[in-house]
Amino acid sequence: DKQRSILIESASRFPPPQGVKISYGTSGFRADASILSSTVYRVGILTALRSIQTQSVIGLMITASHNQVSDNGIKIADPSGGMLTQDWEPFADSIANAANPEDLVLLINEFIKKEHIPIGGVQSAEIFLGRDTRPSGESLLEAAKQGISSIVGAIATDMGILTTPQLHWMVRSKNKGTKVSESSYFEQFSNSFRCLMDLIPREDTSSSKIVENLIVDGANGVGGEKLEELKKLVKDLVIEVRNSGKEGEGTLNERVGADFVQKEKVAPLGFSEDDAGIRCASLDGDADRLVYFYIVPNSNKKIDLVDGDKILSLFALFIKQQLSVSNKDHPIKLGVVQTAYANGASTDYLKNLGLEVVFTPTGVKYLHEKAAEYDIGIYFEANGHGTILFSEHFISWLERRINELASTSEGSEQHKAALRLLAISNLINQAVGDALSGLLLVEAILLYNGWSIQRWNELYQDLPSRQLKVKVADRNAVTTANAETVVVKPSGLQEAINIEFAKFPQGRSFIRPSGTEDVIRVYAEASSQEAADNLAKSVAEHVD
Ligand code: NG1
Ligand code: ZN
Repeated sequence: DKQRSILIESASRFPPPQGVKISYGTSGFRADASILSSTVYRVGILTALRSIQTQSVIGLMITASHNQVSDNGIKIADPSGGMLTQDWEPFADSIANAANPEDLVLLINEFIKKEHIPIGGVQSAEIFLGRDTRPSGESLLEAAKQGISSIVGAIATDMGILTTPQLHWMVRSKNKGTKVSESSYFEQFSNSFRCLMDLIPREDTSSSKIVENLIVDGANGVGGEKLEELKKLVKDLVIEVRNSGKEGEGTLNERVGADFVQKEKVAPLGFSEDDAGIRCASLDGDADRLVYFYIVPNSNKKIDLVDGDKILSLFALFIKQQLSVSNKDHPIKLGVVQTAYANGASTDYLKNLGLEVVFTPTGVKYLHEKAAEYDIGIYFEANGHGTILFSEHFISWLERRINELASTSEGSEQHKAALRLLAISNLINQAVGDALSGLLLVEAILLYNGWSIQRWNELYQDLPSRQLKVKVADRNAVTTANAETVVVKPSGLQEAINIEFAKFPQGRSFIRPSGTEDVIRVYAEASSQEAADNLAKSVAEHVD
């Protein structure tokens, strides 16, 4: 039939690379950009099918996040704005690796049957496309368009150069029936920020003086550029953007960006001793991660890192306070989601606040899913990817509560606390972790508390930790259980790790195969930096 011949013809223009197996990892496909066009083309087909099946807009983002500039990748946004449903990942894997057009069409037809996708009817499909600033993005975008248009009735709408969270937000908003331009994104977040600022207690306005300028490292990527736009609308903050990716500023993710700062614990390029003590933040290459830091004076640009765990703690503490003021009797389920990479001190801190803390494997798809089980679910990876989810049920309760308080005690602390919670739900990007939206919420809470970054950092003291990666022939030879804290295969390895960390006070270590790189990651934590380094090293030797 017609559909078949279109597919066979277009697929033959995108032959897969020889001798490489491509796999859908922690958050989509990622590889050297030169081998990705067939994968992107095929994912284009997948998004068209997903859009037909869900009768909603789907997002396709071309980015490799914090990876080096020569890499690229694909992330897919489902109708809710979250990541592609895990049920479809095996299909993504299998079509990405189909050897020729005939095999590809066979796999597609089987899947269409299995999922009862009403293809070839009157159904239409729409896919929003976005890409980061990588030079390979333009031609890969073309491959995506070809994949999409090879499914009859599907159209691609190019949203241009965007951060990953902007595209996810657009998908979510479109499917909710609201405006989706880039300017509506900036408006929503800047307006909600102003709204939260207006709810800072009057007598405390002097506290705003404590919070001095903010310097942001844009990783020489798309986030820096977008922050320049956003900051024009946010009058209460003075933000200086460095590494914004302008000509001559440096290379994407090269000794800059949230991943570099978090893993190396030194200041990114473009920062100097002159900046010591100042509040700084760093975004990653597609602006879905955010960490803060400050340079320690006279330390050769060493930093004190204020990571995702601490952002999570700041958010959790603030929300818990506002909840307890706004409401005394209605039970609200507030939950916190972390991974094994969360610093042990953060978990202790959160539990001591009386919060429910749960763990999932690495990867936002798992954390997000778990957080959605609560009225308010806060999740963060230590690397700075996270957000806050508010259930619809909770939001409608909150709106009723606000109306009630407006008539009985307008302007009371209770009323204001409820309004603050509502403002947070609009200020945080609930589709996915968003460095720009997260940054505004951090800034608002620091202003509210009158806190410096140093004061914030003192919420608890991180246990020293070390991360290493070990190159192996086959990373999938390692399998894990219990949110990746226990090695199942190869047998005997977990026992060896247990023996190692038992040697160190407060020792903890785990290993797992990376979902984005061809390595085994090693994490270790102990009571001193030297001990954490040694523990990581000896565990890594067992992996080799
Ligand atoms: P992998 O390569 O699976 O460890 C990394 C991060 C994840 C997540 C993904 C997606 C660490 C240890 N891992 O995954 O948390 O952010 O990239 O970008 O930071
Ligand atoms: Zn990213």
